[in-house]
Amino acid sequence: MGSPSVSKTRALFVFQCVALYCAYAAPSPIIKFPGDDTTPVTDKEVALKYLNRLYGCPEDRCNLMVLKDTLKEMQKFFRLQETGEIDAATVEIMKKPRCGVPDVANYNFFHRKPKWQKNAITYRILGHTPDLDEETINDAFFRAFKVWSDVTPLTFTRLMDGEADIMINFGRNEHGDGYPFDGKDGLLAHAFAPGPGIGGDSHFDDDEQWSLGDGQGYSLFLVAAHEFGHALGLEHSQDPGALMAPVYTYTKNFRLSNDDIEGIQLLYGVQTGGNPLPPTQGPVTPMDLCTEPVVFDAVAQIRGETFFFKDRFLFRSVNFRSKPTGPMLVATYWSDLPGKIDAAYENPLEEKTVFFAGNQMWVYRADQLEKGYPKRISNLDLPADLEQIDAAFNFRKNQKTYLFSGDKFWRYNEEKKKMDPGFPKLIADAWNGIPDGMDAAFSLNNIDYSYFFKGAHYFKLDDSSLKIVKLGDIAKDWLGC
Ligand SMILES: [Ca+2]
Ligand SMILES: [Ca+2]
Ligand SMILES: [Ca+2]
Ligand SMILES: [Zn+2]
Ligand SMILES: [Zn+2]
Repeated sequence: MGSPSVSKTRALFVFQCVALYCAYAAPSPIIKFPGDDTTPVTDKEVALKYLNRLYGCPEDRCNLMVLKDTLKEMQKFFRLQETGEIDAATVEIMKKPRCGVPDVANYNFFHRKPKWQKNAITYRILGHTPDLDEETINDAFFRAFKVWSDVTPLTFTRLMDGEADIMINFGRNEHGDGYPFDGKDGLLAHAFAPGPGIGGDSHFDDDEQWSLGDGQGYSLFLVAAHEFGHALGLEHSQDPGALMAPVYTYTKNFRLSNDDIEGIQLLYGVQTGGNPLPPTQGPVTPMDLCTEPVVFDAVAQIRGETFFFKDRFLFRSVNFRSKPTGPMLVATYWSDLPGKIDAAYENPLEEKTVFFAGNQMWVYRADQLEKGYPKRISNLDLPADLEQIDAAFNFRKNQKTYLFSGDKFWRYNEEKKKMDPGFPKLIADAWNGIPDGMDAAFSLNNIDYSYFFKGAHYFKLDDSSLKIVKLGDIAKDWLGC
C-alpha cells in the first residue's frame, strides 16, 4: 500500500485520500504515523503525536497556527472548551485509551459513503489473544456482529478458511499493514472501511489485556462492536453516548445509542425479518441543553468547576455561570458510578466527592474510588428504608452537609463523621420557601449563596439571612441559552 502520510493541508490530505481510493478501492481510514517509536512524555509531545495521528496535523509542521486550529478541531469534536491551547482537560482526553482510526472524517469528502454492496457479510478469525480462551473470543466477536445485525438487514457468517470480507486478527506494533500499534494502552484497535482486500479488516492490539471488561482490561466485545462499525462504513461519532465515539469507556449494560442506529440504518436500512423485531430506538444523548431542555439529576462544584449531571452524561463549566461544555460521559471521570446518580457534593474538609444513587453512595478522591465503596446510605445514619436522596450539598457557612429527600432533610457533620441529632426535619419548616422534592442543591466557593434546582427553575438563597433572594430560569442563568 502507498504511504498515506500526513499532509500539509486539509486539501492535500483529501487529495491523497482520493488518489488512494482510486488506486486501491479500499479507502484507508488510518493515517500513517511515520517514525512511530518514541513514547511522548510532556503534554506537548502527547498533544503533537495525538493530533498528528488522529487529526492529520503534519508531523514536522504541527505548530503555531496549524497546531492551534487542529487543537480547536479536536476540542470541538470532544465538546471541550475550544481554547486552542494544550490545557489540562484536553490532555486528559488525549491520554484516554481509544480507537486508532482518526476522527477527521476522511470519508465525508466522497459523494458515496463506503459500504458493502450486499447484505450477506462474511468474517474470519485469523488469530486469538492468549488473554481469553478461544470460545470466549469467538463468542465476543459473534455478539459484536449481532449488535449490528439486530438493527439492519445485514447477516454475518463466519468462514473457517479462505478470504472473508472482514478478516479479524490480533497484532503487536507494526503488524503488516503499515499502521503500527503502540504497546499497552493508547490505541486499542483499528479497522478499515468496506472494500476489497484489506477493506473491512479489523485488527486488535495484542499488547492490551483483553477481557470482558468488568474489572481489569478492555472489553473485547465492546471494542470489536466499535471496530465492526468502521468495517461496515461508520465514522467516529461526536456523540459521547454512541458506540462509535472514539474513546473507550466500559459500560455494563451496553445498548446501541440512537446515533449509532441512525448511522448504520442510513447505510443499510432497517431490519425487516425476525419476530419479534428488535428495538430500533436507542438512548438519545442530550447534545444541546438549550434546544432540548433537561432536568438535571445533580449539580455540584467539584475542584472549582460546576458539574451538571444528567443520566450517563455531565456538562461542566470552569467559570461561574459560563456556558457549560459537554456532554461528556460521567464514566470518563468516575468510572464506577451507575448510569444515573441522584445527588453529589464535594466534602471541603477532605477534598472528596460524594455521589448518591438509590440507597447507595460512592466516595472519590480525585478519580479514585475510596476503598469499601459503594456503601449503603444507612452508613450515614440515614433510615435503612430510605430509598434515595434527592439532593445534597455542603453549606459553606457551617461546613455541614445537608441531605434532602422528599419533604425532609438531614444535617451531617463531616468533622465528627456523624449525623447531627434532631433530624430529619421538614424542609417547609426550615428553609424559607425551598420546595420539597428538589432536583439538585449546591453552593459555590467564594460566593455567599446556595442554589436549589427544581424543574426549569432555581432558587437562590442568601447564606447569611437564609432568605430566598431570587427565583430564576436555569437555562437562561446557568446554561447560557
Ligand atoms: Ca477484507
Ligand atoms: Ca495500544
Ligand atoms: Ca437529584
Ligand atoms: Zn474507531
Ligand atoms: Zn492493522
